[in-house]
Amino acid sequence: MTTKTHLKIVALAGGVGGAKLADGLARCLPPENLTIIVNTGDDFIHWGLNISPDLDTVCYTLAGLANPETGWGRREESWQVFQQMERLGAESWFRLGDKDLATHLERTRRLKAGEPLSTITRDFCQRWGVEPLILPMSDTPLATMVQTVEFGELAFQEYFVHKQCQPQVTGFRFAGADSATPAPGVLAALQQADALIICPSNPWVSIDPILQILPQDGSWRRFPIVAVSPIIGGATVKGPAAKMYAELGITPSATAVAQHYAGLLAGFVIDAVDANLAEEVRALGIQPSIQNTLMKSAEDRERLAKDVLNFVERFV
Ligand code: FO1
Repeated sequence: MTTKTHLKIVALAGGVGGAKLADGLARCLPPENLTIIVNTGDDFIHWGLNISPDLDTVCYTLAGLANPETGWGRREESWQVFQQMERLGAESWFRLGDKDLATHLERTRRLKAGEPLSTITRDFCQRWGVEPLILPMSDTPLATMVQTVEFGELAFQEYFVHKQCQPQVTGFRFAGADSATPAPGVLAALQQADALIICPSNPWVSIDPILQILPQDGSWRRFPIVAVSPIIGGATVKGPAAKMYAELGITPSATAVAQHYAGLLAGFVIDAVDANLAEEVRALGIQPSIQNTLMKSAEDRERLAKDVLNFVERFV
């Protein structure tokens, strides 16, 4: 089956899993037909520099610059500065490689000079040869806070990297959600979209922050929405989504993710190992599609993107 490439697609993405499907979509669609809106709830300041982990993960992945082992940071990276910073007693729980550091240095300089994150990202993408439009969800801060049993409320990277997702999660808060607004281009992209794809990112901490920033009256939802499950066989390929579901008292499964997005979705893509959950998804009023959702290679990303786009066409 071929893909109707005239569809205008907006994708919502967080970290590594989201970046992989976004890359697959970029391989299938003409660049002018794809806009990727990326979570910035993980952004923070480290060594005095503005770090945008999910934005960089998506940009590096589409540019072919991402580290294939970690999914985040740069390929063929060196760690000279990090080693010297460690020697000087700087905080070393968050690792910044030399090539990656250039991104943070230049982004911080331009933010300090008054340029918005969305403009800087667009310029970086042009320089890296990334053609689809990649937009941070907002130019204004919205910080994902993770509420935990052991430490109370933690800033996202404190929870995720410093404490290695070990604390028990009780909830989330999006600090600044009342005043943060969508970045320029976000609402325009949604207005022109034929469909929205929610990439296989963590629903709680990667996609919910983006949904928080969009108009809460739902006026932006004038097209079919299809999500891809980040949970396969009750577990996540990467990251703490399944652990979070369990700690919040919800059995982690593709059905739990469909429930999370219930009311939003026309269709939901689950993995072949979860084929037995298709009826549960259908019972939520959401059409299921069973696919091979594991993305180990560039070919896997492209194949899944094609399958998702073919599924999306049913609703357009
Ligand atoms: N994740 C880690 O687990 N350890 C790190 O030291 C680390 C450094 C890092 C540097 C730049 C960057 O863009 C991402 C980095 N990440 C690191 C990943 C990142 O913090 C998380 O994967 C995301 O925030 C969750 O989507």
